[in-house]
Amino acid sequence: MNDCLFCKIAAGEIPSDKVYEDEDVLAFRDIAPQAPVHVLVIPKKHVSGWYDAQGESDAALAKLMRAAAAVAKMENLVESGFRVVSNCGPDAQQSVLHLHLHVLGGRAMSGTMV
Ligand code: DGP
Repeated sequence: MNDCLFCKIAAGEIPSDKVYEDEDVLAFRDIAPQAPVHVLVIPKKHVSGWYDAQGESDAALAKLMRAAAAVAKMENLVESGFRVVSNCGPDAQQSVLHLHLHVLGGRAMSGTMV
């Protein structure tokens, strides 16, 4: 049995506020937004993180990044700017072990990295 939260969201077993969806990728609003726009972009297929993602095709990974850019466009962030963040592992405080990109925007970010 798959107990992954984001797999359940991708399967529609747990509701989410969807922003974008295609056959491979889902984007939905973060439950605890850190910015006026905070959208999570995930592969529908379970991939635990960036190391696990080495087993994925270049096309699948590119699709994830293209979806993040598409979300930024849909959320009107292209002119103002946006940040794409992906936490991997304990030191990065990854809390959901299903690969995801955070698309953040709608306010000026502080700092450049951490
Ligand atoms: P990270 O800490 O990088 O693994 O990010 C996980 C994000 O997932 C965090 O910003 C909060 C969000 N999150 C956790 N549970 C849920 C949920 O049930 N629904 C939604 N939409 N987001 C969730």
